[in-house]
Amino acid sequence: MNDRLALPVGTTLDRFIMRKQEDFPYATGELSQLLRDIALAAKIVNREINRAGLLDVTGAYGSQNVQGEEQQKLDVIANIRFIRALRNGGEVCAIISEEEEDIIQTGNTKGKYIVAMDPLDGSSNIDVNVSIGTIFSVYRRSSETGCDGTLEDCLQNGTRQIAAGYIIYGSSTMLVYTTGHGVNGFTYEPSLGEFFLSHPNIVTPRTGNVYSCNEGALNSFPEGIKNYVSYCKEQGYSARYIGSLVADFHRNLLKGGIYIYPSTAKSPNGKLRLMYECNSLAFIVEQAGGKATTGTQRIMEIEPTDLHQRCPLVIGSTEMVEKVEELVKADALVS
Ligand code: P6P
Repeated sequence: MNDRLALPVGTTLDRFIMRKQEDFPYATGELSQLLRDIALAAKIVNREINRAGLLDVTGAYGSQNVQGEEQQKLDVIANIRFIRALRNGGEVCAIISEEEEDIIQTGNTKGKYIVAMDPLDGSSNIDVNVSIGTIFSVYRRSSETGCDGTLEDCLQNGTRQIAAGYIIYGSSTMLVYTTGHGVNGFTYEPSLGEFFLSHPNIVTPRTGNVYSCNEGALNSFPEGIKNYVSYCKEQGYSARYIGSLVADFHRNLLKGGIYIYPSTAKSPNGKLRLMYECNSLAFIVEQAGGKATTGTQRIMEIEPTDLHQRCPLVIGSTEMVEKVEELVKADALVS
């Protein structure tokens, strides 16, 4: 038989999830179903992003989110789509979202899981066709099933994540996730409506020559971070800052590099949120062999006190993150 006439299409996300479920002898399939629910919402949001210019869903929605940021129409749409998919899937009892001030109760009181998500990060870039992304974390509820999810369920530190991932809506749409057993990337094939395994066992380079930060705010960076930016210039590194966290993170994950959003005059605690941006990407980068800290503390060990709390983020190739920590520590010793 001439196989070349019908090359295999590869491993679908569904088949991969089922195979990986076999790695969990006592898995009962709820997490697998949850991941499928996320993938379904991602396909729907992908379709709406790709048609944004044609459907009058670009631009501002005319309200602000809990962060006081102008909501884009697609922010609101993506938030609805992911909440609806997770509610209908039945596995999630409660959700925290960048777009919602309070915990969203799904009504699935028997659901074992909590999802923390940024439904559409970088959405101000939609109108100019820059890559954007969805970021999510999954936790096991700590409260008993049979009731709504509690604040305690939602405020767990990052080491208690059981899964995390992101979807990048770019030149191609990819889903990258971990369940604590490595990181795998899936590329969406719209003509088949399936995600296919395209980046198995992602390992991020231990070092790199790309740094991502908004140097427009450099003057208000902490001294140690300023010193690291100077170090990058001395080393001849390339500055790459898209203004879309998922896009910068994804490039650095695959090629090596570092993304830094420190405390600034405008954002004294940093701009990015712990529960559904920093923790999620920290879990992924650590599983891929990288590192994620505030510059002094491991991101995943921060004990959360607020659903939407912010923290400084230094994330990427281990040796680059450790250089930042070294310079931050040196500055602390002299100041
Ligand atoms: P600044 C987008 O709003 C975002 O949350 C990240 O995706 C991005 O990296 C960052 O903020 C950009 O922030 O202050 O540099 O414009």
